[in-house]
Amino acid sequence: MSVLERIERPKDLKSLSLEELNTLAGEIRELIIKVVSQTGGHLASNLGTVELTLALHHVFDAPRDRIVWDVGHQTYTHKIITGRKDKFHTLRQFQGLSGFPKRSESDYDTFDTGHGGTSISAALGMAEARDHLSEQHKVVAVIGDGSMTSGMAFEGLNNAGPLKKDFVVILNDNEMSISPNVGALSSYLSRLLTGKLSIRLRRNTKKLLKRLPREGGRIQSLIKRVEESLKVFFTPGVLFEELGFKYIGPIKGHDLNDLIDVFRHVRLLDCPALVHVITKKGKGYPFAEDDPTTFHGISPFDISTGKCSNQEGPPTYTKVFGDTMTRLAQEDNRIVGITAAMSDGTGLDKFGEKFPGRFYDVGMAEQHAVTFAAGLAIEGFKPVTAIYSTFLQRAYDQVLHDVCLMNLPVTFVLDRGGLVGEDGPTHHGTYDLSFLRSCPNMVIMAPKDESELPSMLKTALEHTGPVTLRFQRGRGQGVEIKPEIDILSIGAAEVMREGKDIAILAVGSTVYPSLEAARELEKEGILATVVNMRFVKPLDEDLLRRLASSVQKFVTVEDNVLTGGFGSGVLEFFQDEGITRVQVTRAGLPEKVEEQGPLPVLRANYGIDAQGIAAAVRETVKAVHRVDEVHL
Ligand SMILES: Cc1ncc(C[n+]2csc(CCOP(=O)(O)OP(=O)(O)O)c2C)c(N)n1
Repeated sequence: MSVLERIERPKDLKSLSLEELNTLAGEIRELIIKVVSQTGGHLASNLGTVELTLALHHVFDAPRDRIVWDVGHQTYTHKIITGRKDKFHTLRQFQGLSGFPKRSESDYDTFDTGHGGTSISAALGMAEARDHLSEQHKVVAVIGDGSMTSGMAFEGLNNAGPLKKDFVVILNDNEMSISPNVGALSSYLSRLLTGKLSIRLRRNTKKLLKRLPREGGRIQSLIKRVEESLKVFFTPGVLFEELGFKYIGPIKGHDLNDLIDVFRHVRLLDCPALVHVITKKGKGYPFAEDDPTTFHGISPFDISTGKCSNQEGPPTYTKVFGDTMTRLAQEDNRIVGITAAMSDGTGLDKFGEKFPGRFYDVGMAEQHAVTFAAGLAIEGFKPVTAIYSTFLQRAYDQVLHDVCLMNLPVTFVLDRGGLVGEDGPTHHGTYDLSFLRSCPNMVIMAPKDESELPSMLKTALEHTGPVTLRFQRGRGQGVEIKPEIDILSIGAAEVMREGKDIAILAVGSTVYPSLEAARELEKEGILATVVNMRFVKPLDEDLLRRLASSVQKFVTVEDNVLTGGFGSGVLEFFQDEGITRVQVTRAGLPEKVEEQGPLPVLRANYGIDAQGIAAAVRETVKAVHRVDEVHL
């Protein structure tokens, strides 16, 4: 019987010997590699936290003690040893285990996550609540060095010190975000790791100070001041100490003996403590150790070669954006690119290689990225801020207050707009059309395919105010991308097909399925107009007026929540214009998309694929017949 077979809950770890724990770590690694090779997932981060997780659960007493994971993409070991081993093969599948902590899934999951930088704030809140309730348990936040670059993490640390709460922050430092980590904090952590330079400097300076005469008030106080500032520079972790944390580390993150020993001591403390743990991303799987960026979030792959299965097909929207960005930047040196720790994911990596002086990876700091772009725009640059739709939520006020109110020409490129698939509810980019529609001056566009994307990017860069360019995850439609890039007329839609019975108004990823639906409906005698709206804001009002004079029935389709989205915009327009005789059905998503899974499955589930759109059209056509009967 393997050690893993004997483990159901963390209490089963407590009686294991060190040797058995090490064997267990190996077995868990094997299981993670096997399952992720079939389901896809966050392989490298999880391989890096096997021992850390085992040691935490060995020493702390979850779920009584609260373990709060930052981002939560590193919780596979945690899931396996907290009662979910048997379901682990359903990871990220439709109706399977989530790839992130989920309170509805387990009592051991203390906080739903997916976005980074939340753990310290959430854990501090839990520690405060514990004290109010006179309870005794421990609270532990686990945060990576990449996530530590987010503004929220600093805000949490800043608040925690003076509160003097009994709580622990584990800093899981692998010197990587998705790509190598960036910024001053990252350099500081690296200096703590090497430590050698500071030890030598301190020794030499102390020698020098000893040689100076000690008498005389002024020289004495000068020496004291110098000694104090040296302490500030050279005490390990002084940055955290100055913020009110007891700093412990750096410690080796794959040595279970060390980890357990340190955590046992830390458990006895009753003040804010930060334990600096050094881990290796991808640990134990050579392909992931060598290329942790590719194996950060990976689709299914072959274990023996490390190669992904499905690499054929049209270019991804991400690639088309990256290529166009590089091309347009060649012609205009005011174009700059900004990413918040996602240079590969957003496709800005190639641009960064070609124009290193005009490329900024600001760390996991979306709020800063947006206001930084505003500053550049004010001085005449044309910033392109490429952020996944879901992560732009973090920077709503910066978009509204720092860009839109001043009508600054910042282009927001939102990859992963709409449903994203296996990453699930925390990652679906299904709110952007709603939250951006209300921002003053904002133009919002969405390409129907990869050939329209370059024109939209060029149009955005020519525009003198803020623009959002939002596109779906994955590969294009396989259409030809024209060599020349046209500029579009802002707010002008494209009528793709004309029919007298009903008009389907579609946006972005829903345009092609709407065309397919129209072809099916034609066989049944229902003739539909299909419009590629291109712009969610401003809407093509002339076209809507014209259509409303010839058809009575409309179906709007969007890969976005219905609340306040594109369809709402159409309804508002008809209402405000006094065009009340039209009937509008809105196809789109509920406010909370609970599900994860393959995109086609999710789109079918929520009725925004061709079949779902056709069904919405049939219903709408039928409903009008009933209304007509009532009138008769
Ligand atoms: C607010 C936010 N921005 C961007 C991301 C995308 N993202 C997921 S993991 C990650 C890097 C995390 O690095 P780190 O915390 O060091 O964890 P590691 O994977 O290295 O263990 C990023 C940028 C996110 N999850 N949340």
